Amino acid sequence: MAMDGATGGTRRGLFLESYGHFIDGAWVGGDSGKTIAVSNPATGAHLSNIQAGNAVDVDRAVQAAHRAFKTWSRTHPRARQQVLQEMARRLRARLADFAMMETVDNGKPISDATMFDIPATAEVYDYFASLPLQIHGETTDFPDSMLLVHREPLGVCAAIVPWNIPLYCTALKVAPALAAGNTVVVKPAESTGLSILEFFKECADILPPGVVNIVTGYGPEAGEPLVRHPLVRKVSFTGSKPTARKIMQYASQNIIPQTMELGGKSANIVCADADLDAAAEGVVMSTVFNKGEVCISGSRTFVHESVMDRFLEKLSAQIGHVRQGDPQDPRTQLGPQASKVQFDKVAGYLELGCAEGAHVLAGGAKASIVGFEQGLFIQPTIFSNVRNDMRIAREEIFGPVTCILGWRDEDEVLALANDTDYGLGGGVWTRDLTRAHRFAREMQTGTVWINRYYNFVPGQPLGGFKQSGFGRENTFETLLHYTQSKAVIVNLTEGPI
Ligand code: TXE
Repeated sequence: MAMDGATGGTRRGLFLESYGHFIDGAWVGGDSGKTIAVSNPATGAHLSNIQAGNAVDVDRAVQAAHRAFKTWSRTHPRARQQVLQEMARRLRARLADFAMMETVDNGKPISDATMFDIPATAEVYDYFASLPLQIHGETTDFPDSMLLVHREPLGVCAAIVPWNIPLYCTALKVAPALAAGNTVVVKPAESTGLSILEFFKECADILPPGVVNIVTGYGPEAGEPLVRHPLVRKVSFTGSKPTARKIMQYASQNIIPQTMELGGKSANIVCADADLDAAAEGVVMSTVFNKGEVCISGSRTFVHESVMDRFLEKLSAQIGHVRQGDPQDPRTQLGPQASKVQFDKVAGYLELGCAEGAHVLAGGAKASIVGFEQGLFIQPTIFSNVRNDMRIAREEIFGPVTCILGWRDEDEVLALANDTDYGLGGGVWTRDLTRAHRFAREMQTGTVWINRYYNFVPGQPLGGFKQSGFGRENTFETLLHYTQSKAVIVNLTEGPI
């Protein structure tokens, strides 16, 4: 069913009144006719409607991707490279627009979106644009034969995307899939699909029909049939552990490979010899960036007892300077949580922390912002006197909250830092680089930053140890997850062997 107009409705400000699914290069209405209302978490204002997709929509998208795979997988690597480069270029060309879309849709401060989301997303497309010509096989010679190993794409890939960093998380899945010659069906999160829809509208003329398709909707109605579809050859997922477990079950039906990027409970370790000002600034940034809605956020902070009082003083001062408010104001550092569900979840943990006996050093409550009375704001919060067995130290809060724990010796702090189900990120703050590397080696986590937090560079593997998931995104290894090898053995003798 084609929608009115090319993309479905009239434009009101940044967004159209409603969006269709993007299937086979066209904007189409959903099978059910049901839609989901999307709103701005800072104001509660209605932004647009997206389709509540179902298995029929998913099947159409997967069939389109399956047809497109026949030609895209045979497209010259340079042509795939050019498409990815152009995607990066178009993002940068409209950086301010896309940054504002992320801000309005998700509530993240415009400074985060401008300095991280959009440039980092463009970086991902650029990085994978550099790789199609580097995908190659191998040969091995034997006296009577030759082994050729080809590296081939998989087919249709499913990308299930979360709501916290929508364009970036989409790029981490779409860019390697396309670079390797696969086609994709993207299922954005139901609350934050608008920037993704707008970006692929921007790129529709450079993507052959069916190479990227987008089906919006809720997880169980649209995500589950996508992962279960018999023509889907891989799923890449970023989200929660409970949903990951379901997706792994669905994926077991057709025995497809998975990449899982899940939550975290990352530790910042502050040593006695650290530059305490820099460490306090880093800890605050790792707590409030993107409202703490980042899987790799520094949600536990281990401080050496000998500097605890001085560090907490600096930390309280730093967190007191965090500007919270209108996400569209370039000076704002902390916006509202992305949805009512997330807001309630974080607020619940604030109550739980107090009930568990932690001390509220800063924040600890919902924030009321003048002019944004409907906004889903939480104060930046520091819990001190936390024990590692408290639920606030073990479960992912996914808000602007960090837990302070003390330590005395290295073995103790490494044991505590590693005493978690997760293993995504971590930071070490010290002037002693030998100690820093010793810590980095022992920390059971996918990323360790030394004397900084949250910088991402092209090709840096992103992914987790333990229950933070498996597979790595944003790196050459990712291409291997989107390809499979094929052995061809050539007989070099004249007759049969
Ligand atoms: O995640 P879900 P939620 C963590 C964070 C957060 C919590 C819950 O702690 O508070 O998870 O968030 C789709 N089949 N992270 O409930 O459910 C869903 O539509 C297929 C960490 O929003 O995992 C969305 O597109 N798909 C994280 C995506 O899965 C399903 C980022 C993520 O939603 C589905 C987000 C199903 N049955 C949350 N159910 C990170 N690692 O950064 C849902 N989905």
